Amino acid sequence: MSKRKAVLNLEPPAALLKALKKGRSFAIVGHVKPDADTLGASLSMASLIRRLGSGRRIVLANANPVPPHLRFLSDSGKVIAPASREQLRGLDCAIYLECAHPDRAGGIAVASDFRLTINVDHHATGRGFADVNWVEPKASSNSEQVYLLFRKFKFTPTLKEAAWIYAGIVSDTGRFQYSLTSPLTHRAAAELLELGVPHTKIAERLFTIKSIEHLRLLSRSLESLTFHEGGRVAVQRLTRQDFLELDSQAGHTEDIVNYGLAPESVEVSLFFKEEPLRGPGVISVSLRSRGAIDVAAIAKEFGGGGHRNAAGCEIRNLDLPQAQAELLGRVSAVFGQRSFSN
Ligand SMILES: [Mn+2]
Repeated sequence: MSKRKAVLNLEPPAALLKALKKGRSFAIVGHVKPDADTLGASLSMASLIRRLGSGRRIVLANANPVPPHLRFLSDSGKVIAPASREQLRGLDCAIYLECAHPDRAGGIAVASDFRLTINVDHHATGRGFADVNWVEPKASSNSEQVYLLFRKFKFTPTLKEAAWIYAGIVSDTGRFQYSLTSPLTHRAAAELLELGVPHTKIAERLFTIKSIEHLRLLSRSLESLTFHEGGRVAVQRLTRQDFLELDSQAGHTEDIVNYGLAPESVEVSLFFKEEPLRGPGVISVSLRSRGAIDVAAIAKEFGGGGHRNAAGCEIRNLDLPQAQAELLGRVSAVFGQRSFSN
């Protein structure tokens, strides 16, 4: 008999359903530097709340602007981005979407400003910091969690809602390839396709179309590629100087780290970026791994977080070579522990 994978059944907690039904006004905030999942989940969550009762105030907000390549998402212009703390004052309830800590929202939603806080997250490093928490590390994406809420309330998504949710799922699963892609994820995607989601258009927007600026940054970053630990670790970087020379403001650099995983020998890929718009001394690090190496645990040691195979952190008060040495040191230590325990 063939072995079937246990059916994944992710249940939103009753307290969450109640809070969404009863609340009178909501701030919906995603994490800084919003991606397709955070935006897809924010927009569809707002729509869900609207369906649960009219006359309620809902403010969608993010600390950073919606990046140009995600502005194709319907109503993304309705997200106040960049928003300030003042713009969310007077709202009863804050819903944090995929924020391991309220600070991940970039300081725009301070928990004490609200009567009730809700935290919906799918990261293993997520924590129950809010009054109502649904942290589900088995969910492929935050948008999949919102899809489950639609299902729980027996709402059929409209085409617009379906497209938001689909964009979040397909982007956070890396087109259904990452480890958290489950039978449930595919069933959700199948239902969204049945509803008519323009999946080729969404895929083209998310994965194919890149700006010339992005290609130049990618090219520059690939030139910096070095390998360590006998080819098991790939390191890339973009410096402040690179951004200056390429006349790039912030640049969309999200997927550059994935190229480091291309050689078969590589188990960990690191990408260091001297943040061009964040003042000196802020280095953001993206980490990817294949197999058992838990890069979320490494990122967590530096105040970041994420998933086993995809994580990120920010390093301050170190220059780029120091930051690189620190991170590489931690990765080497993890390799050392593994060979010791084998
Ligand atoms: Mn996500």
